[in-house]
Amino acid sequence: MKTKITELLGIEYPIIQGGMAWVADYHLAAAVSEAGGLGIIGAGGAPASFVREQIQKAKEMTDKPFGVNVMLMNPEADQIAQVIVEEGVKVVTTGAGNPGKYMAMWKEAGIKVIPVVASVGLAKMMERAGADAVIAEGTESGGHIGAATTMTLVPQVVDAVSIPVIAAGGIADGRGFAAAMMLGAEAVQMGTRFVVAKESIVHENYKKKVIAAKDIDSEVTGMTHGHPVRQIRNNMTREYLKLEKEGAPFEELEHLTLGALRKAVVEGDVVNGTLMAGQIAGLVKQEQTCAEMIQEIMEQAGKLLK
Ligand code: TUI
Repeated sequence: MKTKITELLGIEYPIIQGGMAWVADYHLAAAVSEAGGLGIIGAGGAPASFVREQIQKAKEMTDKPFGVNVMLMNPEADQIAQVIVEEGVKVVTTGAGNPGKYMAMWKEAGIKVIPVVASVGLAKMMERAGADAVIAEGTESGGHIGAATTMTLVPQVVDAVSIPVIAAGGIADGRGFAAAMMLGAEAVQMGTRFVVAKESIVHENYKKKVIAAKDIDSEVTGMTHGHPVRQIRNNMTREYLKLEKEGAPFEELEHLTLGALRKAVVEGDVVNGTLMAGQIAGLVKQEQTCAEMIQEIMEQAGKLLK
């Protein structure tokens, strides 16, 4: 399928993998790129040296284009931005902030820059700053989220900018893909479905929780501190939300979450770990290879769009 995004990025299918912290390592990124989508290494909160190693390993696994996501709250974001240039990465996505200060440097290096936005305002600002496309991410998504839904955000961003728009949040099958196209998107970004990919290094306990999750099994923590994070309900979210309701200071809550994502992804602690996942988890029913997922989605979407 040809769209402005497949043309821009030189990929076969307009499916981009979310740059999920801890989850989106080089195994997943290379598998998605090999399957014809755009794989992304999620830098998350990792140090720049780790991100460099991840990029080098991805290059050994695939000759196809892949990207790196810079989580802008990472204290080493400046160094990671530099590593991306030095390693010749083709595509950058950003999250959880405004990447304005890196734009000139990345554009000069010929990198395609695709910020994730959660509002029309930031989308317009990113277009003015030279972004090649934007990912409009709805509040259905897992992890750090904005307020607008995908259904409302995507068409409003499409109307507000001239660059291609990628839809994210609540998309996990061919129906979601086709719906996103109807809203004017040129591609989709998916996270939750790829969490349970066979090539994903996520602990089996975490994958089982995503597969077992139903439509209303996620909670949003951190709303009162301006860092809303969607994750699957467990002991951690109950504890967090109770403390938040009692007006606990940010430091105390931060202590609770510190390292909790790693605990869930690496150690499989599904009780006290952070199980970031989107509302579409209820639709994700089985572990498959990235190639199987992408083929299935494109086939289903193809029929619907005809
Ligand atoms: O970034 C994401 N999703 C994430 S990042 C992440 S790591 C993390 N872990 C614990 C706590 C916080 C983060 C997990 N999931 N998605 C992209 C995204 N960006 N969603 C919303 C935004 C966003 C929000 C506000 C982008 C910009 C913004 O404001 C920009 C500004 O400064 O004006």
